[in-house]
Amino acid sequence: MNTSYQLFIDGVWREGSDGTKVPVIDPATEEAFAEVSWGTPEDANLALAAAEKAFAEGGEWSTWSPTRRGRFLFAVAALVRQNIAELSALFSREHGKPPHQASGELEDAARYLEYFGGWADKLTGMTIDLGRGQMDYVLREPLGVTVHIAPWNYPLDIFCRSIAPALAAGNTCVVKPSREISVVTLALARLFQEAGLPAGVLNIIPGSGSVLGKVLTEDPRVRGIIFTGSVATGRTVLQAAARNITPVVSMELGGKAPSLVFVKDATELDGPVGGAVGALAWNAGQSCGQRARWYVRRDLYEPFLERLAPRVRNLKVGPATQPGVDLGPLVSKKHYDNVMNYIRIGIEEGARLIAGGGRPEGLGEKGYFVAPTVFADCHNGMRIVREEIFGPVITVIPVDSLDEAVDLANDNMFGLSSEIWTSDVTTAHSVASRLDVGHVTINGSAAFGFEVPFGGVKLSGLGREGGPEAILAYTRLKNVWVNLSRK
Ligand code: TXE
Repeated sequence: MNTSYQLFIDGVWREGSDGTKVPVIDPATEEAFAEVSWGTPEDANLALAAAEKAFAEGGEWSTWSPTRRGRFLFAVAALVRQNIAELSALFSREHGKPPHQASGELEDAARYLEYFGGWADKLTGMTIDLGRGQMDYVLREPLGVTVHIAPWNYPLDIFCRSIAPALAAGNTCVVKPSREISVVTLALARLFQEAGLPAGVLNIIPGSGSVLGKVLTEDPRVRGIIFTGSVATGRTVLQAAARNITPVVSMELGGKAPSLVFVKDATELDGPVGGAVGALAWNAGQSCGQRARWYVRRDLYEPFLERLAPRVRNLKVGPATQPGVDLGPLVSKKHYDNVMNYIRIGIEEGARLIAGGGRPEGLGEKGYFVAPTVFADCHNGMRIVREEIFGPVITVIPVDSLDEAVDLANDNMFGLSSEIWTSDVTTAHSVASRLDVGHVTINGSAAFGFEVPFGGVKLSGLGREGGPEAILAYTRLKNVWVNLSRK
């Protein structure tokens, strides 16, 4: 065990109040390479008190102009880029992501800081004409103390996409990273300190989700909750928020994205096949927007599978330290067991295995590696089609018409992301309007970013992150009426 990471509360690095430390496991070797202090309810209370004090009028943070807050976020983004090699090595070790994906996520984190840094001095209120003798104006104010509960799949991207708008708008933050991935978040927080953030504005406490989550989401000092995670925990967080009617700024709860393949003929299958390969390889499929259900027009169905199978078998699975790895291990033993269980379910449900189906060969018994797996001949009644697997597993389903594909795509509890492959412009836009989701891509999967609103409908959650609407959600409106006729 060579490195020990601590909590970051009120500008100070410290042990948890009861001294508990937990090992940080490398998912490729299953060995501990560091340890991290575990926060207690007492620590959570300290963090909330620090954030409240930092937000209060008269504190240093309240003297920072919006321009200064924006410049600060740009300065942190620059530090992220300066330290990208070191951070991405740590990130790969803790998470298992291959280096190009780890550094790509750090670049995304930097872009969120810049995008919302640019917004800091562009937030405005308004005046409303109520007639002579009176004046009415609307102030746009920060919410106050915001609590950010982050997941493990894109921990840095999701960390920055919510704390950047929160800080840009003048809020203070208490962040609880996921129990699986926390040390890279703490390493990133050092850069905020290095750039000169006042004490208490950003506090980070790793620890048990159920223990800390309860304290953080039920506390009346909290004026905004940002959550990304499972539907079950999302429900618990909403119930906790109900206690003090705390605004839930956004809640992203996963997905089961459909991809509709309606290209002209088999000569146009390169794009969708590449998209399906990416759905398996990128982040080892541990993405809420993963294209997990492929509805392929029947005449394209076998050609699609024939082209897909060899490309999937060619994907290189291994530890992030090996050059040329396309997908690393899954994040934890618990998640590995869960994904392996879904693969068993798929086989029992009678789906046809086209590639993968278990542990990849040649990697021994250590490490949470799963071979990229494609199930064909699936239907919407199967659990592997209905439920979020969140791993390198996709399902393929033949369809006879566009109407059938749209109906089947919408027949799911989630409604986050989706896509359509077609060269017919009318088909593309009419399908986009009929899909019951928050996000559609046409002829490509990767197109969403910092500048656009991202979020879901149905059980995928509420609110949007990214884009101008996101930062507005980190503010509240105060209306002021003035009597101008009073002598
Ligand atoms: O989620 P949890 P897990 C989905 C994905 C995955 C499944 C389970 O399908 O396989 O959820 O993942 C904190 N009050 N997604 O177990 O438990 C927890 O510590 C407040 C999709 O990681 O929901 C962590 O920080 N917080 C998703 C965060 O909630 C609590 C990304 C998420 O953990 C809490 C992640 C409580 N009572 C998982 N209990 C996406 N939208 O992409 C736990 N937490």
